[in-house]
Amino acid sequence: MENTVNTTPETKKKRVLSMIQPTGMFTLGNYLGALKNFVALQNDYECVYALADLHAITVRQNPAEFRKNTLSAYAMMLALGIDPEKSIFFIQSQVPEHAQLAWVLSCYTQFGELSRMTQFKDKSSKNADNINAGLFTYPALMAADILLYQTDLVPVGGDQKQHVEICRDIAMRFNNIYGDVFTIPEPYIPPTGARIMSLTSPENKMSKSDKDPGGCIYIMQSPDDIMRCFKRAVTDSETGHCVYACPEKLGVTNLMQIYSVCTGKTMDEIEAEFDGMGYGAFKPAVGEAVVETLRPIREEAERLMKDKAYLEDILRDGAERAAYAANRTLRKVYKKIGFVQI
Ligand code: ATP
Ligand code: LTN
Repeated sequence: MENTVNTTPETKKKRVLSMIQPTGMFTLGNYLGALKNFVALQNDYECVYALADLHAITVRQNPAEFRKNTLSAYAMMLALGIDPEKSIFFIQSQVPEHAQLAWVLSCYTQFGELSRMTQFKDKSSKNADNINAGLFTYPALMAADILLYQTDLVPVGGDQKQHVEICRDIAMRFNNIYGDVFTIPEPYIPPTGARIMSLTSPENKMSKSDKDPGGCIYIMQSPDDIMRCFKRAVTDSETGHCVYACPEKLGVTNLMQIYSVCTGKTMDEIEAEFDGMGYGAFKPAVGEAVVETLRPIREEAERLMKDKAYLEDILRDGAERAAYAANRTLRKVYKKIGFVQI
């Protein structure tokens, strides 16, 4: 397969890179808020996507579960439309250049700036018994992910913006010393990225690590389970009236937003559709829309997971194409620094 990254003369498209950690099963929130956008970007940009398994071990993982989650996350991303012909799609640990450049960049990153990262403060307070060095130097690895591919744009949720900022600082610092080695990336926060809330506590984000099984919908969940969760979704004590963006109706607003993203209908259309019908009719309708949105993805992911030979081919090809591009940047960095070249 042709290598599209680092072949600048005829490719004018900007480069987009993003990664997601394969911890746990992907949720409806991950899909509507991030992964759906990854797919759309493939039409206009040269995209590099990966599963950030090296980042994931900053928190302890069960080996068997971790391996299974990583492979099913890979299959799921293929199933939902990441196209390995259009984009470079791989698993981070299979491309050693990430760890190699991360070490170099950690020597150009200051203790003080790492100490200011809000994610480090959050995660170390949540994992007080395992505040490891990887959790602290996490941003240097993320900077390596981005800079290896001469990335222009990094689609991330708001929580990761600070990591893209520090990556820019590291890249500028390096370029100031050695000349133009790295492209300076920009964070790309999608303008209308849907933020999906928990179905049982709509004031909290729907999240893979949510302990409440009813609050979270997973891409691979069965239609019956999905319907059950939506039928039990928290609304409010009124007899039922769909009104968008009402502060007392967080649950209803969330359901309307989910219905809107799944069906393409506007909030006005949804209000009109369910006018006078009550939540008893609305909640299962949202459930049906979600089931139909996720059905083809789940079926395709299940099919891919059974086709081990195909998955391995795509994995190997993705890692080779990524390594080819990454190695060009790493060689340049090693040369600039003064490492002996053979
Ligand atoms: P964890 O529970 O481990 O923090 P998470 O499910 O919150 O995981 P992340 O791995 O932090 O998800 O995020 C992956 C991507 O999915 C990010 O781009 C993030 O913005 C997006 N995302 C996660 N949850 C939601 C959500 N509920 N709504 C919209 N986007 C989301
Ligand atoms: N830290 C990110 C995942 C991530 C990433 C990246 C995102 C790792 N490397 C490079 C964008 C670019 C997260 O936890 N969501």
